[in-house]
Amino acid sequence: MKILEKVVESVMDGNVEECEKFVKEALQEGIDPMEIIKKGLSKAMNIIGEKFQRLEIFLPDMILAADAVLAGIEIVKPKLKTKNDWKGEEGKVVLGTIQGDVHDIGKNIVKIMLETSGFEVFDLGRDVPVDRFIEKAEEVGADIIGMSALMTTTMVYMPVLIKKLKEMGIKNKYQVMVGGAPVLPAWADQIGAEGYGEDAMAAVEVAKRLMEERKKKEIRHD
Ligand code: B1M
Repeated sequence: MKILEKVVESVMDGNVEECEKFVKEALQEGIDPMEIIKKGLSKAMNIIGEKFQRLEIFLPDMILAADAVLAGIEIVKPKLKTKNDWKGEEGKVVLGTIQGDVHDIGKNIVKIMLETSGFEVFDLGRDVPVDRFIEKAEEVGADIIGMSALMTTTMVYMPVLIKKLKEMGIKNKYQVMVGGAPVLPAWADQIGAEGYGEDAMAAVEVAKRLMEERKKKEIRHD
């Protein structure tokens, strides 16, 4: 069996030790860390999600699988950190999983990728109230506010944040980027978010584009 298939299987078994072991082996084989995330860890999570939907597995299975993925990501993480020295040069991003939503695996990958690409990320964690995003963005002079949502029941808070920014008269200070499995480009357009990232790699490209747009518009905090 190929090593990435073993990674997938270990996640589906919710086996933290095996997952760590196979992720290490995959790295030793020289497989790109992002491939390990995409074709190993994330792939397994998607299969788990489908099984959960079909009632073939239950919540405890999903929790165990998530633990295995998180352990795998911890091993891959240091290998992705390449541009730590100039952290923050690209821009400041306030990032979190929106209120009511505890799914943070994808958000954590987005965080790692943004940091690796030179962004300074202020990670608010998960189940983050809309007001908290705004408070933090104001506090640190963020360029981008990034919201992740994994549920159709929580993505509805994304437009609430944008509306609040407008009501406060500060929307033009920030670019808003959204993402997460149920979020689509049409939704981003509809709610007035400037950016949508399909996956973590796309999120970096979008964040860079948003920074370019800011420079053109000369948006400054001072
Ligand atoms: Co839950 N869960 N879960 N879950 N869970 C889903 C989301 C679900 C689709 C499963 C299903 O039914 N098929 C479903 C939601 C249905 C809906 O939309 N309404 C669901 C449900 C129902 C629930 C509970 C309600 C279950 C229950 O209690 N009965 C509960 C919710 C609790 C709550 O939030 N209040 C729950 C709980 C959990 C666990 C705790 C067990 C665990 C989360 C652990 C954790 O995150 N720490 C979990 C998991 C693991 C999943 C699935 C299986 C996998 C999610 C994941 O990690 N994917 C998920 C099914 C699925 O999505 N296929 C499911 C891998 C990850 C790498 O991908 O998060 O999409 P993703 O991130 C990607 C991109 O989307 C993008 O980049 C990432 C990396 O490439 N991206 C961004 C993400 N955020 C971005 C932000 C950006 C840009 C890009 O810019 C800011």
